[in-house]
Amino acid sequence: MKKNNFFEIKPNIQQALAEDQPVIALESTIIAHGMPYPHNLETAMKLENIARTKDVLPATICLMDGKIKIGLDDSELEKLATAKSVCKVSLRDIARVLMKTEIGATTVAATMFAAQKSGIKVFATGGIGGVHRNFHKSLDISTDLKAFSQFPIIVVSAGAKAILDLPKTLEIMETLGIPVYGYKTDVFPSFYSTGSKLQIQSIGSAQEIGEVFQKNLELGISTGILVANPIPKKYEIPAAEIEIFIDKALQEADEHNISGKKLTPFLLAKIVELSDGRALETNIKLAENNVLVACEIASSLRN
Ligand code: PSU
Ligand code: MN
Repeated sequence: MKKNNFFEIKPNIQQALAEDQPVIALESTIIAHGMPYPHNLETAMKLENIARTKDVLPATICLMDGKIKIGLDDSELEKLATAKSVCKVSLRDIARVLMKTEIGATTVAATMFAAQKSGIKVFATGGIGGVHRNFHKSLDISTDLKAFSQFPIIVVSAGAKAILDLPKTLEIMETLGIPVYGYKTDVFPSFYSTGSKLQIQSIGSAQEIGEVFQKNLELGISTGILVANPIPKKYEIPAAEIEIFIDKALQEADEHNISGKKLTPFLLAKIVELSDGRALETNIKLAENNVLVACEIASSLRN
């Protein structure tokens, strides 16, 4: 485990990492910018508790007090979930937000960076960022993809967010040499829905994912691995239904000239509003399901 002055790793997490006990990372953008209060705080706590019931230590990661915090106590989680102004921190924002001692919520990219620096190998999120739609007009591609090409972390996600251009997202992941595995499926899930028209490589067990990861490290291939884990069918919003809300949300973003880092939070909130909260329920369920799979992988990595 590497450590320096920028990191504050909670003692129980430090100990677990030193003893090779399973730990999973959790991101904080989903808390600060992905869900409204109090659902964000409830979800953050629920995700941590799910991990604990599986004998895995959760390490929610954020920037606070000029430190990259690995593991938050209840009061820090509450601060993150209720603070008026929280900066959305991707890779390029880390240094500045630390210097300003602002509260920063880490995206998938920044969480992968922090996890790797602190020795955590598995990370559960909702949906990763990717290539936004209307690529020919905006050239908006999430730093998450760059982070995958750089940091050897296993990320469990319900595919990429449905608000994105999923075929282009998968294409660029192929270009960057990032392994994408469907967890017990050969169909790329589309966040709110189990399916899409996109085929991916299926992988049958948590153990096998761990073995591929280990093999990559032995080979000196240090990309992250995306484990695409579909939401359980009973909780999904079928693509035809959610697509109507996504289109409407994209149209409103365009009308209000919303772009860059503000776009994802705007779209997610709009879709929750348009679906009368159903999209929020779905987002919570898929995140819970991702934590369960991440715990299985983290536990299997010990052997
Ligand atoms: N998935 C969710 N809610 C979120 C996000 C993902 O269910 O809020 C966040 C993640 O933190 C992801 C980020 O890394 O959106 C992508 O933002 P951008 O496109 O600006 O890189
Ligand atoms: Mn984006």
